[in-house]
Amino acid sequence: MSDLEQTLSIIKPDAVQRNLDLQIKEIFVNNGFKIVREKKIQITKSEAEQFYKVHETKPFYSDLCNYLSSGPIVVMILEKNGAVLANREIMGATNPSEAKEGTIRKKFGISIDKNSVHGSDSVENAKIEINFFFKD
Ligand code: IDP
Ligand code: MG
Repeated sequence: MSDLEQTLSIIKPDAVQRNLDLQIKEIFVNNGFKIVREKKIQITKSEAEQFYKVHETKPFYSDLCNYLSSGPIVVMILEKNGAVLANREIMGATNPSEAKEGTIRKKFGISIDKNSVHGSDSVENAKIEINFFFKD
């Protein structure tokens, strides 16, 4: 059995704007995640740049940071056994058109940039990302 882990999940502006946050949270809860902390916030472009620093050399970096700071988001700490991978699975592929049936991105994603959710990609990055939004 995998270890109890925490991961950072973000419901992105496209999903919050369409009032999908409750439905998305329900999917997490129904899949055995505990929502340990959550808050609805709007971040600045410079905070988004810090958060997405690993992507700073990518051609889409500026658009990505403009987008994440364009409206309210819901940030959550999700907890369950193997939470990091389990969250990546329930989110689905980055591009909603390639995401599997039943995943959040398949259900709600609009495009590769407006793909409704973010999830940490490793236990190490989950710790960094959780600390970024929940410092105490
Ligand atoms: P992930 O969110 O599935 O982990 P990453 O490769 O870490 O995907 O990319 C971070 C975010 O950047 C994606 O969720 C998506 O919104 C955006 N993104 C990734 N690749 C592209 C692209 O080729 N064009 C535009 N946006 C992209
Ligand atoms: Mg990523």
